[in-house]
Amino acid sequence: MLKQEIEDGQSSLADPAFRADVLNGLSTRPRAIPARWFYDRRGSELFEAITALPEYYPTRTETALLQGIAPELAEAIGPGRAVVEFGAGSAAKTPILLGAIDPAAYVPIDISADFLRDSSAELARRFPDLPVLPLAGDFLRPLPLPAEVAALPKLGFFPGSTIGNMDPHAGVDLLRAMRASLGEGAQLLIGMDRVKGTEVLIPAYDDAAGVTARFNLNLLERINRELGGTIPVADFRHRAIWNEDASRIEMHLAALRDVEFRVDGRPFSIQQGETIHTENSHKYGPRGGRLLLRAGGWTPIREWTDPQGWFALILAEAQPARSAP
Ligand code: AVI
Repeated sequence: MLKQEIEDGQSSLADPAFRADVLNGLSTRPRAIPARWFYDRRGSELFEAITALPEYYPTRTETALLQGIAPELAEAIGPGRAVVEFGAGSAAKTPILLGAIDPAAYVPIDISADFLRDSSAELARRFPDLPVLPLAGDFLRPLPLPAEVAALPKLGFFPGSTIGNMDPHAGVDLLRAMRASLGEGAQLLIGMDRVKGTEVLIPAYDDAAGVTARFNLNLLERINRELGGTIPVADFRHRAIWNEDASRIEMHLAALRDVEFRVDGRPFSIQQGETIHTENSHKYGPRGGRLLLRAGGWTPIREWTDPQGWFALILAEAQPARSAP
C-alpha cells in the first residue's frame, strides 16, 4: 500500500544548495564537494552497480548478516513498530528487515523524490498489507514524520554504513537529528563498516571494472549538466586513498593536466595533480562505533558482525544510559 503523493518534493535541477556547495567547494583549498551530491539519478544507478561489484564487500556482507540475524532481530525489536529508513531503501536489505520484524508501517526518507517513488512502489508490491509512507526531504535535520505513524513506536534503520560518509561531528549531529525525529523510546538499527586492511579497502573503492571511477566522475558531469559547467571530465582521474589518521577512505578527482573551466559563469583553474576531494568513508572499530552512537544520544544494546568482523549492525535505543555523572 503506497501513499501516492510524495510529500515536500524537491527538484534536483539547479538546486541552489548544489550550486552553493559546488562554487564554494571549488573556490576553497583543499577543494572539496560534499558526497551527498553524487546521488542524482545516474549517480544512484551507478551506486547500485557498485553494490554488486565483487570488490565492494559492504553490501553483500551486511545483507548476509541481516539475513543471518533475522530471528534475533525479531526478538530484540518485536512487532508493531514504524520502520523509518534514512535513505530510499535497498531492494535487498529492506525486505529482509521488514520480513523479519512484522512492522506496522514503513517510512522511507530520501532527498531524491524520483528514486524514492520507484523504490517505494516496489516495496509496496512486495508487502501489500504494509502502509508505505514515503517522505521526500533532507533527513540531516529533524523531520516531522507522517501523522499516520505518530502514535507508533519507531525503529530507525540506517544501513549501508552511510554514517561513515560523514565526518564524526556531522555523524553525531545526524544521530541527534534522528533521535529528535524518532522520539523517546525509539530504536535505531545502524550499519557500520569496520576498519580492515588496505588490501581489501582500496579495491572496494577502486574496482577493476571502473564503476566507482564513473560514479566519482559523474559528479563533474552533473555539474556540467545542471550548473552550466564546462569541466573537461576526461582530464580528471578517480583516486581512492586510505587516510590512517582519520580512519577513512577518501575519494578524490585528480587533474591530469592544468585545466580551466567555468561553472555557473564563474571561471576556475586547477593545476595538474591537484585534487577535488569528493568523499570520505570512515571505518569504525567496535569501541569507536559505540562511542559515536553514545555521542549522538543512542545507547547500544546489541551488536552483530559477520564472521570476518568486516561489518557491524548495531541496535541502539534512544534512552540515556544510566551512569554516574
Ligand atoms: C553510500 N556509502 C556508504 C558508500 C561508501 O561505501 O562509503 C558510497 C561509496 N562510495 C564509493 N563506493 C561506495
